[in-house]
Amino acid sequence: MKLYGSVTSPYVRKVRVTLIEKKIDFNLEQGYLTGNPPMIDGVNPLGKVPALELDDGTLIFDSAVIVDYLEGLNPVGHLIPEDRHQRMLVKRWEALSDGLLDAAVLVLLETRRDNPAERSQAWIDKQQSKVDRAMAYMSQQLGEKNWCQGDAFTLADISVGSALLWIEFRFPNHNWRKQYPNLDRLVTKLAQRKSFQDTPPQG
Ligand SMILES: N[C@@H](CCC(=O)N[C@@H](CS)C(=O)NCC(=O)O)C(=O)O
Repeated sequence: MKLYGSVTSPYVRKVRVTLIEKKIDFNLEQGYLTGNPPMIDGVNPLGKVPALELDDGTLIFDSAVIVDYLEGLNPVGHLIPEDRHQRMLVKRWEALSDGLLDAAVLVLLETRRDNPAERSQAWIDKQQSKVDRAMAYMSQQLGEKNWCQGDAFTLADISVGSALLWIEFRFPNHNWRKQYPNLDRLVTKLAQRKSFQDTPPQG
């Protein structure tokens, strides 16, 4: 299978970590976000990565749909519980992490506007408050537990790790590790896994 992606995207990282944890072979197709229009537009109508192309040509997007599909492919490294309630809670962690990223990406884009006069501080503050509330919620939900959900490593941990390590990559002055020592403890542990070590954000 082909994964259209980039080595900077945290949503792509979530999928790459999942593929590695589940020992599924894939080819990472990079460079599709460049060009005018970007080449990814010809692959994914939404013009976003990640997009996964199966060997029969089926295209899957977005990252939450991709990882759900991958989980069903084999029983290796079980990442999403079968129990409906537990499954919902893991997927909620994923939605929280992806939502935190969506808001953080908007902050980044707004602060990088070519013309600073077009920049809206009110918009940045609104998005930043979502990031801050999401992180506080993560920390409160994690508490003193070893893993985000249940007593094992799941997609919830992959999602949180991919999101917070991207925040560290793009916002090096953010002090979430000091502010939330329990998130620091979790992410430090996750960063030691081969799947995370093999997928550092670059660029
Ligand atoms: N909800 C999507 C978000 C994917 C996304 O926003 N990807 C970014 C890269 S980090 C992208 O492709 N941006 C290009 C664009 O929006 O034009 C997912 O989880 O797959």
